[in-house]
Amino acid sequence: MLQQPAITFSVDVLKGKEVITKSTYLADLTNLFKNEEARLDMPQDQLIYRVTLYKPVAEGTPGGLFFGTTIIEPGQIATEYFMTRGHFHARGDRAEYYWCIQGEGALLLMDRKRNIRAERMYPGSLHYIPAHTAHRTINTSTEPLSFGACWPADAGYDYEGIAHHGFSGRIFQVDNVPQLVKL
Ligand code: PAN
Ligand code: ZN
Repeated sequence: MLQQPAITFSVDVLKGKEVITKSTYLADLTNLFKNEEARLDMPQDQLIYRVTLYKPVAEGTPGGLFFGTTIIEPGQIATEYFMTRGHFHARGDRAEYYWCIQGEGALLLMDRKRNIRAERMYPGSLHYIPAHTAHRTINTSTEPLSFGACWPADAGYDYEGIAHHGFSGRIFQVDNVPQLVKL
């Protein structure tokens, strides 16, 4: 007799009794977007993104792996698309995989020297996020963007660097198409 898996994934969310869900609203994203006034003019209870997470081992377990999905709502603050906070890993040498499930987007990748590039995300695209590379995802379409992620259980998150210095580029809608504008 085969056992039922503890966790399954559908198009966008993980399901199972150990799944953790984290939602991020516009109110949580002070000073993240270039136009802070435009952010304040919008409903603060607007959902921007949610993450469903499966952590089969304790945070920090060497050799363990976490799995998650992220769904970013469509929308813009002025001409900047809804996006995630973005982070380096607290253990900077830890890498990660992302793969796009649904929608269209961009993955912004910045190394420690602040060199920046963006990869196009579309259903089936696979993205290797190298060590020491900050990562942020952006929904560039009018549908929700969902993607999967798998990362080491001891990677952790370093949001501070990004909160203070930001990324060295942003994705704006220019002439109806997403464009990476380097700062
Ligand atoms: C992802 C991200 C998720 C949300 O699971 O945590 O997409 O983005 P922020 O954490 O930047 O808000 C991941 O990269 N984990 O390491
Ligand atoms: Zn990460």
